[in-house]
Amino acid sequence: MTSRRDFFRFAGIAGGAVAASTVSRVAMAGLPEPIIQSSAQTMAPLVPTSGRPYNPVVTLNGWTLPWRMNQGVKEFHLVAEPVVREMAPGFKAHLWGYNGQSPGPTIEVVEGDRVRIFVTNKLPEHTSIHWHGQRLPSGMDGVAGLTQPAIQPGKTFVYEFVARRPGTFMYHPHADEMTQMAMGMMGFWVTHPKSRHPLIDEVQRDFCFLLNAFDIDPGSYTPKTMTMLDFNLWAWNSRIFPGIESLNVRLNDKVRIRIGNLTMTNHPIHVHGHEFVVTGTDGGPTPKSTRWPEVTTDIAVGQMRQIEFVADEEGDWAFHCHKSHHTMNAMGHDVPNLIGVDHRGVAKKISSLIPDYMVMGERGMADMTEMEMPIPDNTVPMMTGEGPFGSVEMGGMFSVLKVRRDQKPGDYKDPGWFKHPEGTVAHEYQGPLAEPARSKANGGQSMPRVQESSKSSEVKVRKPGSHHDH
Ligand SMILES: [Cu+2]
Repeated sequence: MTSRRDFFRFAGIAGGAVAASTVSRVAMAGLPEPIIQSSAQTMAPLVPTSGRPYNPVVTLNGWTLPWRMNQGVKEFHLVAEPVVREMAPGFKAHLWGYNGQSPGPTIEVVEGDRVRIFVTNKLPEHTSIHWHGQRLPSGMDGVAGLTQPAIQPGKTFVYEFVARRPGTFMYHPHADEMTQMAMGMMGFWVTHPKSRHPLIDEVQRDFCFLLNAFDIDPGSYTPKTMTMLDFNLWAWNSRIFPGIESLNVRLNDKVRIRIGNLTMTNHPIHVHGHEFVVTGTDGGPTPKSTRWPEVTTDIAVGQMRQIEFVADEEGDWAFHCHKSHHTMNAMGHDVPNLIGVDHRGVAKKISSLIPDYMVMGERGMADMTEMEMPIPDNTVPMMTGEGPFGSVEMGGMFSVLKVRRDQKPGDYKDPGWFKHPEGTVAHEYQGPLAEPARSKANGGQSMPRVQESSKSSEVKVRKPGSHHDH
């Protein structure tokens, strides 16, 4: 977080933070000095000033790793290390990552580039990096034990290959994977096409982020790494709502969003107000004949989906995973459904024994956002986020696509809340309520019932006390 490197334009979107550290002449002679990021904010795109030009991506709550050119080779330096990641304001997690953050920085190169990546291991155990989706020599594929010895603590390995095909890729360890990915070790890789590509359109906005998940008990800092399915924090780039920044675009911009899934379950990603097409997978750009309009696309484990649309509707549009438990933050899951249960009297008796006792859920869970319920330190509420009309009652994998007429080209700053045109907001009806005309038809069945039950009964639905799959 010091001065700017002379060959990169690199400025933070929020607060003007500069991420690149100065590279000394001594370091330039040897390994590229590792560049460490201390901010969890979305950094401005890293516009290339060496090598072939391209339109850079913006990593949601992340950044792109600067490189140096060394005799025609792009050199990067990744440092695998323990990091403290602010997952949302007021909540920090002790994770493992790269160069100061989890996920690691995005690596951006151009098709045909020769790339050399130094990987230094500052973890307490060995690691490796697998370059998910890349065409490369087998010995550069990063599978510890299979294609290389593991990188022991304190050691630096070098990977070198040509970025052979354009596309969107990921990187992650292939050594003690369960632990290291549950701790947050992963990153994005974008290879831009070297010239106009028939299946890769030019876009005005290009976002990317990874889906990841953690199991961190409320009040604690370190993920439980043995968890297989019942994670309690569903994150985008190791951030949870309301800590995920909005995606800010100009009206009529063509928008591309690249999303990789390194969690243990699928995520149906949904955008409001627009239809998109899937223009790419980890395997590359999709043929045009395979593209159809969608508003939700399911991203399975280990997959990347690249979606594109024209942002031609102004407004604040929710953008989220459609699994409703994935738009919640850490909570106790073993809570029975108490909707409709009248607690009056009972609560009073219990609170005479337990002063802090509080009844939850008798009118749904939305009350949770209003209650001034004490929560442990270093925890965010289960559902929260203040919008212009009140609590958004969300958590986890949720953000907002902000489409604005007056957003400047290339400006990714948050424009604030949408100013709705007069008369275009749902509101309380205050006119007269006429007596409704009701149908006198006798049910909807095609034939009358032969036997009538003697008295009507009502099924009381009660959810099971716990669940284990998401
Ligand atoms: Cu999800």
